[in-house]
Amino acid sequence: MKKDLTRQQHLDLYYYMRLNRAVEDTMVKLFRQNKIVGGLYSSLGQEAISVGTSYALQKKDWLAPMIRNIGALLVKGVKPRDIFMQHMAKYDSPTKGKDGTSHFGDLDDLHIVSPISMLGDLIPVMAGVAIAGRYLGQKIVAMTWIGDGGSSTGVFHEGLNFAAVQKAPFVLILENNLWAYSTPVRKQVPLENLADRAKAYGIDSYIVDGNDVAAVYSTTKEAVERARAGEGPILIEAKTFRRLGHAQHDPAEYVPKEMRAYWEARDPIALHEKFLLSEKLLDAKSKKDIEDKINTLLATERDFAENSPMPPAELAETGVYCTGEECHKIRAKWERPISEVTPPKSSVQAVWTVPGFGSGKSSGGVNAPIHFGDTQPSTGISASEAKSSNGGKPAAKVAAKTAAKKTVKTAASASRKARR
Ligand SMILES: Cc1ncc(C[n+]2csc(CCOP(=O)(O)OP(=O)(O)O)c2C)c(N)n1
Ligand SMILES: [Mg+2]
Repeated sequence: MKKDLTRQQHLDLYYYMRLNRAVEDTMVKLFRQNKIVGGLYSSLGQEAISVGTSYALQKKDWLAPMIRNIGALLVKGVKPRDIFMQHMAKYDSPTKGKDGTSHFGDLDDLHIVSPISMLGDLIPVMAGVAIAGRYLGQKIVAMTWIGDGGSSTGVFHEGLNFAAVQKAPFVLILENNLWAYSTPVRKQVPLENLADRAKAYGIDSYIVDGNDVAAVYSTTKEAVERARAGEGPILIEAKTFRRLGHAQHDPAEYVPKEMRAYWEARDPIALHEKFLLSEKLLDAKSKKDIEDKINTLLATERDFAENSPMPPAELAETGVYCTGEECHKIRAKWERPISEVTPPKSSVQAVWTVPGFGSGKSSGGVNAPIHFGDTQPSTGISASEAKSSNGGKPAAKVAAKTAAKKTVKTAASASRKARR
């Protein structure tokens, strides 16, 4: 799989992983100087996941990061200064100093939805973003991340089920780093592979080595393109390890030494660098150039952040409640006249159709009632045609009835089988 990537792609992945690590190293220094006002979470050893997955997205696609996905923000185009200033609660930060970690997004340009601290809640939100994109004819894919611990929340299951039944163009990355705070994954999930959770929702899943950036990228690229083509959501389990504690306060002494040693020897940046050097895609000079580029960039970005003022006190009472226009400027970008895609004409042929949507094995087939209000399904059958072929009943109702009958029959035959 590694051979499928171009040299530039390999080098981009390397650059962003190094940048991800350098940004976090800088923030550790700032934390020790007491300049970080919020929590500081580390993705040390998990950079290949944030970078490899987000690198598979197109510019128009949407993502919503979790705490350990600074790498994804960098790939999507967020400036390091914004990440520094956000953690330092500076006035020039995206939230103007109202948050001490990474709760910021960019709906207008970069298509980033702000993280939500309640684990799992981004899943239904991003499924909604994916469906909205389809409704607007934009052919976008939405992506978010969840931890092994977060995959046990109720909303993970509700959200994934919702995405599955809606065939949302949505890719969920499950970062199995073996720990949720101090709880080892084996004490909270009775499964070897968390990817198996996908089976419950009838969706496809992949398992990938989360420390192999090229494998993470290639796997995600395939999943993203499948989701974009209308195959529905896909779950990717990336297996990795959380090298530091939950946050700066946690020395993680509960982690067995052998486990730490095993994963430290599999550092994703060192592994990729070794591959690049052996394939002659990188040499000492180009490596030094990359290091210099990152050091120069971060020196400027850090200076800018440190020189930004703290917010004025009076700002505290602004932006608390939504004030309409000045609060949120985002507007839906319709690719077609709105009247064509909203009721009563919502049954017009979609720009982008999803084969099988609303016509799964147990539904009423192509005539399943998937539309809004009292409009007819978009099968091309007119209301009068539908009426004449089934004794005057609307097609959608007939289809629903047939489906209900089928279900009853199957349940009855199943119970007969069970009695035998
Ligand atoms: C619904 C919910 N419950 C509890 C928490 C508190 N909490 C924040 S992070 C965390 C551990 C998350 O572990 P995991 O999902 O494995 O992610 P990791 O920290 O390993 O990246 C917990 C319990 C929360 N934010 N939301
Ligand atoms: Mg975890």
